[in-house]
Amino acid sequence: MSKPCLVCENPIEAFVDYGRMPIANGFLKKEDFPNEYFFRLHAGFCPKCHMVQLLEQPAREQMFHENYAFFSGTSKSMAVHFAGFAEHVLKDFIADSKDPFVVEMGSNDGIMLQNFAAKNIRHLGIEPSANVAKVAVERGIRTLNEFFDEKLARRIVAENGQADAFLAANVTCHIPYIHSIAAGVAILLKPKGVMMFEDPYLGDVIEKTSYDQIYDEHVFVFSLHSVAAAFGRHGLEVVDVEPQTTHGGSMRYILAHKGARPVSERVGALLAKELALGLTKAATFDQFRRNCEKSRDELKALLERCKKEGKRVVGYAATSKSTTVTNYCGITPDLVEFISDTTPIKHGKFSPGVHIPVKPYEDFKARYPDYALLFGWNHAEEIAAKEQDFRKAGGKWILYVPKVHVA
Ligand code: DWN
Ligand code: SAH
Ligand code: ZN
Repeated sequence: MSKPCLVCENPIEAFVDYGRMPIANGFLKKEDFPNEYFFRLHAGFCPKCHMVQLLEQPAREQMFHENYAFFSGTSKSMAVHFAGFAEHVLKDFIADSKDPFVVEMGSNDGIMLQNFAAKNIRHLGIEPSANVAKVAVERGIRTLNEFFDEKLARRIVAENGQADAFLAANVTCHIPYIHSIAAGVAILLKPKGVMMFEDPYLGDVIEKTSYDQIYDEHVFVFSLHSVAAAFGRHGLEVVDVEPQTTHGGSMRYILAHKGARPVSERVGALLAKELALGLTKAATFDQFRRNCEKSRDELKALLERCKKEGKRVVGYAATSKSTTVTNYCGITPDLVEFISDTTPIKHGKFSPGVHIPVKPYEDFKARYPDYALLFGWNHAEEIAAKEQDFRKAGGKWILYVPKVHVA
């Protein structure tokens, strides 16, 4: 029996099944292995509104809580990216406002809002994961430790007035109750206010077979078609789109109350491009599944070969994305010795499902492996720049996006 679409309730067509999966950011101690939570990670496509979505997702409290493992500040290049995003908002969207008010959903440790706080701009972060929200508060960033939804939007307006800009990076695609979000945004925004959000883009995921963008938190993989369908029901219109190179290829969508702002010609151009790329056709997703299977088989074979040759392979960056890759491909600790990561909360724990030890970055530096399997491939530029010594020592990278290869 097929499930109803989270956006339009039309029956969804399942196209890929990655099998039994744990919580992507559920790094855990040995004593917690027996209680580990699993669900089935399978995704589908809605032929009516074109939204790509998970068919099952764990409850939000199982993913976002006081021990959330992802701190946005772990990537220096993302801090630079968000400084640029904030600059764009300041210069091009709120400069004319007398007392601008900026709200960010999923503000995490304050990586974006710090740029507004530093300029004494009225701001408010909404962040349900208490530990990362605490970091933001300690940095002087106004943060509510709550999940954003329509109800909270009403409270924010009552307490602060309406907003000039509602920002969201890598969070809108995490939220299954998208209608409550869109309704909330419509309530929250001033008549000329803008919603600006960015998430990994379906076009890039399909083109690069970056199937590791599919995991529990990412309930949606957006295209302009599906975003326009979801938000259009709430009187919001996409007025511009700005492609981003972050997280392996993202799209920033700029929305406003319908008719409030001119629509850029980039919107029509991207809609046409999506049609040409087949992002609205079921056949595209069948091909994607076959590409995933090929990628899985090639990566597993490469790692088996390394093991047979007695080479040391270490994972680089214990990303959420790596949970899909390791569990789908069956990458166990006999193939990957440990995963190096810079986040203290992950150290001494094991990766979800396959239980590869996660160790501090210093362990990677202390004794370089023969191969580093780059789970943080989306940060390849930042990482390559700082790992020149690894290369000089003869170390090689194993990559699986867009194709399985050694570099
Ligand atoms: O959408 C999401 C994005 C924004 O962040 C969230 N659902 C969760 C998270 O996804 P991710 O874990 O795949 O994010 P990243 O940014 O690809 O990876 C971050 C991890 O990589 C951190 O644990 C830190 C680690 N890392 C590292 O060890 N060395 C990162 C860099 C840049 C490094 O040099
Ligand atoms: N914006 C940051 C963080 C992305 S991770 C960045 O791009 O780096 C996703 C964040 O969204 C997590 O911190 C999570 O706790 C938060 N989140 C999840 N559901 C949310 C909701 N309904 N409202 C606000 N934040 C939410
Ligand atoms: Zn639909």
